[in-house]
Amino acid sequence: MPNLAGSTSQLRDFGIACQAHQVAIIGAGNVGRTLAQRILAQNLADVVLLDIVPGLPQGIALDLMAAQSVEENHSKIIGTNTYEDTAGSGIVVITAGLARKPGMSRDDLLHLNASIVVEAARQAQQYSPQALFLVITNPLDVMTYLTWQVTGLEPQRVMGMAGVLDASRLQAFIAGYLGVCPRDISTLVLGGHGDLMLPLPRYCTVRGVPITELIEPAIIEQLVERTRNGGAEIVQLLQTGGAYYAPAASACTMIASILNNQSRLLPAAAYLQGEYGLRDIFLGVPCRLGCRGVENILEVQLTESEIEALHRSAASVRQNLEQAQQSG
Ligand code: TXD
Repeated sequence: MPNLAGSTSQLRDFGIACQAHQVAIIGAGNVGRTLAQRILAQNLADVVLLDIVPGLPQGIALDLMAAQSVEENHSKIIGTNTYEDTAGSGIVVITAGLARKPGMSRDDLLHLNASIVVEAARQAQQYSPQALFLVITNPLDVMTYLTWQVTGLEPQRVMGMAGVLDASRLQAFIAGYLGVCPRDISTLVLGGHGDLMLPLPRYCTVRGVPITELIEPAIIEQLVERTRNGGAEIVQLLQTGGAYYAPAASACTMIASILNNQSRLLPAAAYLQGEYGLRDIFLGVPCRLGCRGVENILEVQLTESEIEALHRSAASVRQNLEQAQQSG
């Protein structure tokens, strides 16, 4: 049986207080600034926005601060180029790095982004030793591993954002096809945030009704394929960068679950220690997210071919990780 219920009470017994309501966002690019905007608009937390480019985070912070006044919100933001200013954050989000250009895969970003992410994690942790880390930079699963490695934190305090985004794309495509509200659709995508991600139609439902009872297999395959290529489709259209509205919304949903201890079951890149037959790897799996970070990993039943596909995805993540570690 899936293991979700087991450790709930155990974890609650710890009675650990939720993290400080300050989020540091490292990288004030499209994803970072859009995430800042969402956090502020919901008054979820104060935000410290950091970027390497002088003036950039400060300018965005001033603009967002005025928006807060217009909307009569109270959460505050500052922009900075100095890690010292991120001190005392409860969550550090790493979104610094380069985004994909047309024709580039997420993995092409590997070496360029590895050194940026490792340095960002190291510096941020120095000033916020209590923080949880949420990684967004691509290639996601590898960057999350490197962040965990360099910070030396307990695995549940480090996670990567990708599954919420991938699942939301599938959700949108199914909703569009069926002509129903996306809210009524629930989807599950496992695996690495790459071409080998594993959308699981068997576990996708419309208000509890499996989509396999509502949509032809060939159409489901098209929707799944479009999900796998969802990021690339946007990169191709934009030509100058990648998606950022849905990525920011996805990260914000995870942050809300952590800061408000909502215990939502959301897919995240989490450290596996035997779950799904995998060890010592960060990979997308359903997680319960609360104030301690990844509080529990749900292991759903998979068929033999689904397990094989998941392990293929894991093998590709591992290969990239080894490359990154050799070069670093
Ligand atoms: O699902 C997911 N995980 C993703 C991942 C969804 C969307 C985007 N995804 C990845 O996030 C994307 O492939 C990139 O690797 C990151 C950031 O994407 P974004 O679209 O925000 O990229 P931008 O707009 O180029 O912004 C990157 C910012 C930019 O302002 C740089 O100046 C800054 O990062 N940057 C740095 N900040 C601090 N420190 C250092 N060293 C640094 N280097 C660059």
